[in-house]
Amino acid sequence: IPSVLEKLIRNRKTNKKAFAVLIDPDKTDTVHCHGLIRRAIENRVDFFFIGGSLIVGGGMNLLIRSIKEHSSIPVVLFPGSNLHIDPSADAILFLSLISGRNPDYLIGQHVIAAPILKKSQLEILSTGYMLIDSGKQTTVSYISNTTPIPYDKPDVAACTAMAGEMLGMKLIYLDSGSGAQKTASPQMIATVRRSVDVPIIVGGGITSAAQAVESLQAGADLIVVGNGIERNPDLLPEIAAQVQALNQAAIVE
Ligand code: 1GP
Repeated sequence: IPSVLEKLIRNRKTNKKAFAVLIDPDKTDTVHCHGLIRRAIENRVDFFFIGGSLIVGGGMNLLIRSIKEHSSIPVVLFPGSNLHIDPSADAILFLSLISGRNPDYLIGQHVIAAPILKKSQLEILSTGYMLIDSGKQTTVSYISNTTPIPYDKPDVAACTAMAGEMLGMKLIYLDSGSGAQKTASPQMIATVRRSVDVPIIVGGGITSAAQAVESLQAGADLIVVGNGIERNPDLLPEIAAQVQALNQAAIVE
């Protein structure tokens, strides 16, 4: 089985797209989760992302074990802080919040986490994490005490992504925040795409298959959907079908 990063890099070379379902342990019960896992397997979802800015309920380990028991879809931690490390996952987004200027989220949390991660078997995914303004303040912007990149400043996003890549980050994540009113604009995604070679993850506020396609066609390699699927479970197969259609078209080309 290729690592998460290997898969994303290989996809990028062959212009294939990927789809991750984000599960917030606080919003998920095990019963709901079994249906979701089954649907994800049936629809060949690429990854589960597990995370949230606040995880207060303590259900993260149970959720991960439940997923691992029923599926071989890689589980990627999407941590809000170094409290959200669980060695039973497959990989962790080691996020440096490069859109912000809060040293704690640029390097501080990482110093605390490093020795714990070193002992684990988790694949460490060095990720330049960029918050994009979506009209209202998001939990992550409030918690991290950082200002997101303005929605209509694709050049700022591109330069930030370039700096992240030059610092050695292997992935760039454009996140408008969970439940955002709007996702990063296609123009911003395209500008970032032209500026870096590393795979680009886009998430936050994707609530329709059309929006998912728009982000992927603009240059996202991996889209992440959480709230949209929580509210409308049919969105999962709808998006998966669109991703498979795009990948089929890429093979024909
Ligand atoms: C948020 O990118 C994720 O960090 C996904 O957001 O829950 O709005 O899909 P949604």
